[in-house]
Amino acid sequence: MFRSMMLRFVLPVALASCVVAYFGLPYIERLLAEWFRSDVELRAQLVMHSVEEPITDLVEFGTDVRLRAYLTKLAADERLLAILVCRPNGTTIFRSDRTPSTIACDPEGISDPARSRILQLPSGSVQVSRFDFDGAQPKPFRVLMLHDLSFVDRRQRTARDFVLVFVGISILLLALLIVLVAWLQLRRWVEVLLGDIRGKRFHDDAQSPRLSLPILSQVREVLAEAEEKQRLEIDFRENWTPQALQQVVHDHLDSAQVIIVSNREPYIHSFDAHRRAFWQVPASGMVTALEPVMRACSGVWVAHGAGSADHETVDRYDRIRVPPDDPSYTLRRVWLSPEQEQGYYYGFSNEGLWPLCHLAYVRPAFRASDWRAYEEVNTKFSEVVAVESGTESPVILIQDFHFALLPQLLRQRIPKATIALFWHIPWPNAETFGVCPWKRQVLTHMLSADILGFHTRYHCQNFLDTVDRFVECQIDREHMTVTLQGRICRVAPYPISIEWPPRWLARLPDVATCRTTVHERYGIGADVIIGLGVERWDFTKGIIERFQALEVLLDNDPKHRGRISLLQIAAPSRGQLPAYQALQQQTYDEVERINSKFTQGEWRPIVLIDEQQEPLRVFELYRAADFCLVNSLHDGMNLVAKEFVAARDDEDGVLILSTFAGASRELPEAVLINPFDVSETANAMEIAMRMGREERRNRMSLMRRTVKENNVYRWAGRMLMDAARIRQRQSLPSTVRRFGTFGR
Ligand code: GDG
Repeated sequence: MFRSMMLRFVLPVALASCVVAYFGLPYIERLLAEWFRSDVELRAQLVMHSVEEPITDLVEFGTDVRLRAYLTKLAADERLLAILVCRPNGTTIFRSDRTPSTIACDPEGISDPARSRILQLPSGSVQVSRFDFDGAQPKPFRVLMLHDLSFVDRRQRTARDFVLVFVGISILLLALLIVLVAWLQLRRWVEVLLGDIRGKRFHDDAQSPRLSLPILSQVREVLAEAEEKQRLEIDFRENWTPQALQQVVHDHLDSAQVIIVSNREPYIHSFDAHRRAFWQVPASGMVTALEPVMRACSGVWVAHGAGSADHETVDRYDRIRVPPDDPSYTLRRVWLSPEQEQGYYYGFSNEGLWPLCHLAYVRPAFRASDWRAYEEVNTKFSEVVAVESGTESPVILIQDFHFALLPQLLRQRIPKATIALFWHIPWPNAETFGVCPWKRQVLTHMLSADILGFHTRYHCQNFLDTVDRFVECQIDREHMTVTLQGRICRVAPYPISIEWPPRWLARLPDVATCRTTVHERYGIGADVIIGLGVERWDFTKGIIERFQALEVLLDNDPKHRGRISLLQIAAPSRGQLPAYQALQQQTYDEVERINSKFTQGEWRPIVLIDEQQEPLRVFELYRAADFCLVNSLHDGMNLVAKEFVAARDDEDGVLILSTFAGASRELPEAVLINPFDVSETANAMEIAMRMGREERRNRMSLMRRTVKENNVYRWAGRMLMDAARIRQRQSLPSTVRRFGTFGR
């Protein structure tokens, strides 16, 4: 920078100086010559005055010898080149020895009216001064005095050289000084600006009062505007589409490779009874959200190959292009041994972390062997991701609690990767998390990510409190960052969502037709109100509490008997675990008990479908239902609530929603309930049945707008934009990066 500034400053200054010297020097030379000549002229007059009398006497009365002796002595002066004494007619009275041959007492030259003139002789320039003595004299004569002016040229040359050297050195010193001051000043500005950019202090009234120069204020203003524009673009963009997401990856991430890592794969291949392979989309909120994102971004999805036909459908690199009906990205399957799956998935993830993070009062189980399997599988996934990573700085989006160790393991293998870990389930308070025997390992490994995402700000705060309690690090609660061993991790809420519009809708008929089909398929009378439940068969979803609420409703008000049926889709999940087996058994028992208590004729209060359904069917059910019951005891977000809203383009249907589901923060227009209070849930069902068409439409249209605007492309877009900003900051030169204050 210094060298380029030297060139930029010194060259123009030197050029300007040359121009000044070119025009200024001749003027100075002329001035000096004029001074010297008038000095010589004065000198000549002075000499003449002092010798006027003796010369007159000698010319008039003296002899030639005396005149010659006197004038020869006078002409011996170094500056006085020659003296000539002439008669007006041109006769020479005296001519000193050094008189140049071209100078003579000719009457023409003598009659020159000028008193003094400069002559250019081969030996150099001379000044000729003429003094006439022709007043009252009987014998008039003239004296020509020749002064050597060659010294004027010499002095002019010396003076010019001196001026040139002096000006040259001054310019150089001045330029050096200017450059030094400017360089120091610029360096300071850059440092302050970088600090401002990292700390996002774009306003002069913010915490950066150190320099208040106008230029800095202007730059800060521009940055603030850009930041605000970007924020508005993201926060108020109503039309987040797959194309907008692709644009983000292209423009802001320079088309970086996007890798998703999750336990559950987006497409599972299984064998049917005739050993023919078929594929299914698993019942998983994570897959529901991430699959459209991956279709928009392409890239690679790394996941556990859990299907019975998964092995047979991949190529020799364990890869398969998906979606099977319209391939747009690569699924890389990872194989786990039954022991690994048992310890890592069923054990530490689902018997340890899942109940630990959900306040559903199921006690977490922690076993050392499970933890070892968890470490082993996380390491295995890190190896596979490193192989799949085609560049040295991919964007890696890790999904969920199955991979808490992956950020650090990946950081070791791909140091320049941008790593985000999204936690799809709630994060408990510090005290609750403290029961995990490997809490410190889990937390420090997670903090190697650049971004840690949760559904809600409340979960972020819980996480920061937990880190504060168990890890030695710096926490900036204002900017939501944690600095551990010099690495900054941003902790932020990214409320997850679904694609808009859901692609299945295009393949479904209108609501009335869906209602008829569903009523007929499940043997539900045409006049019976359908309350719908759709979930993975999980103890956090409040399925038993839902049945009990229905029982309370039917007990309290017998007129509802025969009028309402609860249609429950329970997609089997984690069926190997005792807690889930117990839940399934309890579900069957409760359905049996309640149905036998109230069944009248064809009517059954509960219709249980204990098999996973095709997504198209799930959306058909949403369209057919009168109300949808989401009474999770605890849920990170809950996408069923959002899917129900998205499916209702007729702006009808009522959503009953648990306040312990993250979705309740975004959908306050739902009928909100405390799922632990079965009477309240029963009351909400009654409200849903009685609610007028106008109110249903108003509530539904507000919720639809929210889900449309906050769709999954926006969720991914915000996270990827944050990843892009982190990459930009990391690409700043390290020499100046240390002055930054972001994430102090
Ligand atoms: C976790 C968090 C968070 C259900 N049954 C079937 C089926 N499903 C689909 C639904 C929905 C998804 O599964 C369930 O999503 P959720 O959000 O309710 O729940 P989790 O699977 O527990 O997901 C949760 C989510 O991650 C996202 O971050 O919201 O809080 O627990 O899409 O439609 N799909 C099919 N057949 C079924 O029978 N095809």
